[in-house]
Amino acid sequence: MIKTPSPSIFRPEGGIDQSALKEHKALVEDINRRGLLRGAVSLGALTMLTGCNVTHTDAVQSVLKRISQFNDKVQELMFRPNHLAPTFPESMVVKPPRFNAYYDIEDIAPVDAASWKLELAGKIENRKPWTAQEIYALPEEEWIVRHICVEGWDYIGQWSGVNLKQFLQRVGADLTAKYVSFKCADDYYGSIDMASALHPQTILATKYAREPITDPFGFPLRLRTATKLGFKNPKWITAIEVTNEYRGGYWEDRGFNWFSGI
Ligand SMILES: Nc1nc2c(c(=O)[nH]1)N[C@H]1C(S)=C(S)[C@@H](COP(=O)(O)O)O[C@H]1N2
Ligand SMILES: [Mo]
Repeated sequence: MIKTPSPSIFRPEGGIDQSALKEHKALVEDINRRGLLRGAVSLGALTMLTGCNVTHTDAVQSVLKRISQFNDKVQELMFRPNHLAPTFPESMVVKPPRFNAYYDIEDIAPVDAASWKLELAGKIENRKPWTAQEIYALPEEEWIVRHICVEGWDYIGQWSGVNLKQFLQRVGADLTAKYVSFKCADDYYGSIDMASALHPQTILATKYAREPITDPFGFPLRLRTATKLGFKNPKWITAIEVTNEYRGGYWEDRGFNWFSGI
C-alpha cells in the first residue's frame, strides 16, 4: 500500500508539486553521475524531500548543488568562518531525529556510558581522557539547525553540548593545525578542516531536544556542525586528534567530497 503523503506536499489545486520533484530528480542524478551518492535515491525519498514548502526544498537543493559542484579546495576557499547557517524555531524540531548510518538501526552497538572515555591525541597539550560525566559538566550551547544527508533528505534538529572551539581551547589544542579528526565506537571515522571545527555553530553534542542523545543518534557524544553534510558528523565519538596529517573519512575514502560544507 502506498503511504498517504502529508497534505503539505499537495499544491492548492490538489496535485503533487511535480516541478520541485523533477528539479530534485535532476540534481540527484547529477550528484549520482559524479559518484557522490551510494546507490540510487528513490522517488519516495524525493517525495519526502518535496514534502515541505518550496523555500525549504530550494535551500536543501542549493546546499547539495553547491557542494557537488566544487572540489574540496574551492569549497574551503568559499567557506566563511563566521557566517552562521540558518537556525529554526523549536516548533520545527523533528522528534525523534531521523536515523542514518552505513548499516541498519538494528545493528547499532550501544556504547556503555560507564566505561566510555573520550581519548585525545595529536597536537593537544592536555591529552587526559574525558569521562562522560566530565563532558556533561562543561558549559553547553544549543543550535537548532538543518541536518542534510547527501542522500537527499533532511530534518531540523536541536542539538546541544560544548562548543568545539571552546573545548579545543580548554585542552590546549594547536588551533593552527590543519585538521580535527574523529574515531568512533563503530568502524566509522572522519576529519574536518580546522576552520569548520572553530565555526561558532560546531559543537560536541551530548543532547538532542534537551535530552541526552539516545543510542541510535550517537550516545554519548557526536559531532554536530551546522555547515557540513550529515556524513561529516561522526556519532559515538571515542577519540579526537588535532593533526596536520590528512586522515580522510569513512565516506570520503569511498569517493564523497571531503570538505562537504558551505
Ligand atoms: N559513527 C558513525 N557516525 C555517522 C555515521 C555512521 O555510519 N557512523 N553516518 C553519518 C551519516 S551518513 C549521517 S546522515 C548522520 C546521521 O545522523 P542521525 O542518525 O543523527 O540523523 O550520521 C553520520 N555519522
Ligand atoms: Mo548521510
